[in-house]
Amino acid sequence: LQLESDLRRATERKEFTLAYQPIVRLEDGTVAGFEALLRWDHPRRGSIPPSDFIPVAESCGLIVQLGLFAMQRAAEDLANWQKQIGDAPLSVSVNLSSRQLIRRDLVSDVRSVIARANLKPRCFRLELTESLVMDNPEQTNHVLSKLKQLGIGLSLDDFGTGYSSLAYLTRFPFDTIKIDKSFVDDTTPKRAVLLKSMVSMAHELGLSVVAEGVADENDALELRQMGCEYVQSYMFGAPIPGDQVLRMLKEQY
Ligand code: G
Ligand code: G
Ligand code: MN
Ligand code: NA
Repeated sequence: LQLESDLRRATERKEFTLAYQPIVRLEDGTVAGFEALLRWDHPRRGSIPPSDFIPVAESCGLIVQLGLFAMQRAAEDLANWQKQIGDAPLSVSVNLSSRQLIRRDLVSDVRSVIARANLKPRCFRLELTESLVMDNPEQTNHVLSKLKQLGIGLSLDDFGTGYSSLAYLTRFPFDTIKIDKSFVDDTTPKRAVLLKSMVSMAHELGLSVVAEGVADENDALELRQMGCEYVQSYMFGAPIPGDQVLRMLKEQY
């Protein structure tokens, strides 16, 4: 497979797009924002999922370019949607890779992405996985503090999968945790205990909570009773192309 050269060509041919998955308020079902997810629309092979190309892009370094594209496009798209529905309180989240985090220009890149889109910093979020953070805690914390100073939001993704404590992670300037789908899917009796503890500890530490992969009404009700603010799952909205987002938002605003 010549995936790496394919990736480079695809970048030049602008075959990458973003899909947007809604992040929904459990309280009333309204959309609070979107997670931007890269898609590769291959002319012959069709839509190639990120799991097939992100690892390659990371190992060959192309993720830096792709990641910058994702931030720029997501910021522009959100600014346009907000313009058309009157400055609604919406945010857009973009995933960050370790390759981007170790680059000196990340903070200035993010600053100019927000400025060029004329977006309020608090409407722009970055998601970092727990394992990425734990890879190099000091360096990560240094960069995250600078990003936080820009006024953007920071979400801790895949929370609970990385063998670290939430107390430890509050040394980092995250404002939100995203509880990994595996906890929501758990069928053992420990499930409710774990979810409840994660939500209440997050709240006591001043963090908001997104539950991922909520698949039925009972789960949603249970999480809502625990005080979990947000959900992101197929049941509440699959990732959709950017040109369908406005239609969705216009039903709400
Ligand atoms: O959409 P899908 O469920 O296939 O996404 C799989 C994974 O790909 C996500 O969990 C996410 O972490 C990763 N991913 C999607 N878009 C991006 C991106 O722009 N940058 C990085 N680094 N990862 C992404
Ligand atoms: O970055 P992160 O890994 O959190 O990205 C979210 C991933 O989870 C995306 O790849 C998205 O397509 C996927 N996802 C979102 N909602 C659901 C869901 O309800 N079920 C499953 N199996 N996957 C989901
Ligand atoms: Mn994510
Ligand atoms: Na996740």
